[in-house]
Amino acid sequence: MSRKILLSRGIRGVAVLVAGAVLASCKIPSFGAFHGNTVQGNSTYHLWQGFFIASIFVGGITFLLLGYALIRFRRHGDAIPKQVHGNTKLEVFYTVIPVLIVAVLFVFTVRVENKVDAVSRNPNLRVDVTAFQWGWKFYYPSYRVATITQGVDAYPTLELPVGETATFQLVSNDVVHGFYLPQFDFSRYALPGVTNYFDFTPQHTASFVGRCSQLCGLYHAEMLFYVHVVTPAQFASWIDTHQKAR
Ligand SMILES: [Cu+2]
Repeated sequence: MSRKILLSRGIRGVAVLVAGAVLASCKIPSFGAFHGNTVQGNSTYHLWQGFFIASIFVGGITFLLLGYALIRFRRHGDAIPKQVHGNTKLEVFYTVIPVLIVAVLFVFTVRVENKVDAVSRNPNLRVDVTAFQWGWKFYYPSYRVATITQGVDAYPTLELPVGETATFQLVSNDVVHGFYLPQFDFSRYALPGVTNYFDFTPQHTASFVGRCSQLCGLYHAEMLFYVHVVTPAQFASWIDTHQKAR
């Protein structure tokens, strides 16, 4: 059997194994990432899955070729092997293929970035987030409701209605902070003097913990906040309670 046939069979074998593993589990594994929990975070999550699968293919083929070269070209005797200087076809091939892979990954990345960075013109809700040493203020301008808690035993709550798009305006009052929500696959700088905008469209009702991702001083570790994604009715009654408490 020729080397070429052996090699192409090996590559096909790896592809079949990977495809089989993916299909057997009926859905693509998470590869250690959070599912996103928002429409925006979900696109980031799918991009991560795509990157991971691409790397499995590239890694698989690389190790296969490496193994083949190690076994096929090991020392057979004392005779000096045929001396070869370059192979233009092969060199063009292994330059063009990686460039194509990077180009494809780049296109997918730009598409997802545009989705994640898109800000709705008509959001269902607006939330102004202010980071400060050492806490968070969540202000709902249309309802004139704010949640702020500073201290080590209580953290502020960001309440969001499920399925509705909320547009956020993020700033910092003092130093550089980071608005980080691991389970939304999302992180954004909170900078003094710069306003960042982003959207969340939560997909499921659940509770999450967010944190500051920039070392911002003595009580940086205490800059936690809760995120409660609730039904629109629960959200309305939460707003109501806070308006009455004012
Ligand atoms: Cu901070």
